[in-house]
Amino acid sequence: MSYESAKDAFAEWGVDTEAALERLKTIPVSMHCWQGDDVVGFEPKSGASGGGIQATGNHPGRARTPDELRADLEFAYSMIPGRHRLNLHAMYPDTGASPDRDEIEFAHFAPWVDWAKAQGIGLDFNPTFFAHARADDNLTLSHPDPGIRDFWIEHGRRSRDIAAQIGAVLGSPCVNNIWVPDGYKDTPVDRMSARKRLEASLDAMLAPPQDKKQMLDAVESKLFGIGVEACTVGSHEFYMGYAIRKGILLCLDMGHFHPTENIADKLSAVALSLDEILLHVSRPMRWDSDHVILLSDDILQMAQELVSADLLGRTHIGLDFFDATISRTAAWVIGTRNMQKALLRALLLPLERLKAAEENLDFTTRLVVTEEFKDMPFGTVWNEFAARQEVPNGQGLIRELDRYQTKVSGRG
Ligand code: RNT
Ligand code: ZN
Repeated sequence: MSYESAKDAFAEWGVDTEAALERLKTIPVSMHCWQGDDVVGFEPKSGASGGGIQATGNHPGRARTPDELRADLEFAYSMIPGRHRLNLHAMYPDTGASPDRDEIEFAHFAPWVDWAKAQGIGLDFNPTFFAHARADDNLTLSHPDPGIRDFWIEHGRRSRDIAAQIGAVLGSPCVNNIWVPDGYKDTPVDRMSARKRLEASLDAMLAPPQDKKQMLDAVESKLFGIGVEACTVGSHEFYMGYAIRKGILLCLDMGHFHPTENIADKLSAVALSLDEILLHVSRPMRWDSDHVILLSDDILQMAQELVSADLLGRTHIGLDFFDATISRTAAWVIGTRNMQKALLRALLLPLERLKAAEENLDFTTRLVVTEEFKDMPFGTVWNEFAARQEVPNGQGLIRELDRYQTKVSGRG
């Protein structure tokens, strides 16, 4: 089918494909650096990720240096339509020095910022509260030892300073997302003290004022992790209340809830109390397994909510998955394009008509239109988007992904 016919088919339903393509072009997705190297990082002693998160697999081609990771990212971006962002973790310094986590400075990340500037992309940042000797108990900001808490508070403060400098240099606010692994394998008897310690540490970390034009604070909750099955100190309720009280961003990770819960339903609820939201788009399978995202129902529903509830302007879309059993660059490309495809489908829905039906309690029309729309030529509009943005599709995409994977598979 030609794009012109698809355009006409959507126009019959009152949907403007040109407007959808224009909008899609403006929606950045923050691609996570850690898919490229299995969450290992570039610290001198970096090894297993720890903190209950784990990349499994041994596919050849893992990026071992900042240069390799940047080359892989450049390739991935060249396969993804539009202009996007990079989400960097503090465990990825690019420096000859070996700063500990409480010593990191902007200079240690300056090569990343220079590169981002040259690429014309924005950067986001994350303090790293795992894969470190002082996080071995799976307790950091809520640790009973004040010395350990202070170490991590300092790390978090420095991350915020670095994020602010990144945002200032790049002229785009850098989202600094705080996720800590803190929790207990078995049922604790004093949850309250742990949560009060986490709250006090966060308060101390967030005390230095920062300019929201430069950096935005976000906090990410979790339900459980490996080794912290019984209790996570920073639970959803904890962070939702905290983010609202502090006027900061709440990060919703799709793998951090009970398996039948869907982020799509939460967006409009939390958006009433929050200015901005951060998403970690992921795919949990039985647990927080961080599989590459598919064009699946939950992603489609989430994208539909972002469009329908008009939340795109105040939602930062970040990805969070890591699969080491497949080509890492392909994982980035497929996952990011799926996020965009979901957004495109949402932008191509006859939402006014659907909303009117719902308002009139005409649930029959809502169901009929929704189901009839599943046969609409979304793929043709996507192909047009890819062609206009000069990225390959289908067989051409597979060829490029294969070619690059072959190039990197000799890495040791
Ligand atoms: C862990 C959180 C967190 C991490 C990254 C690496 O469960 O989802 O976002 O995946 O910070
Ligand atoms: Zn996450």
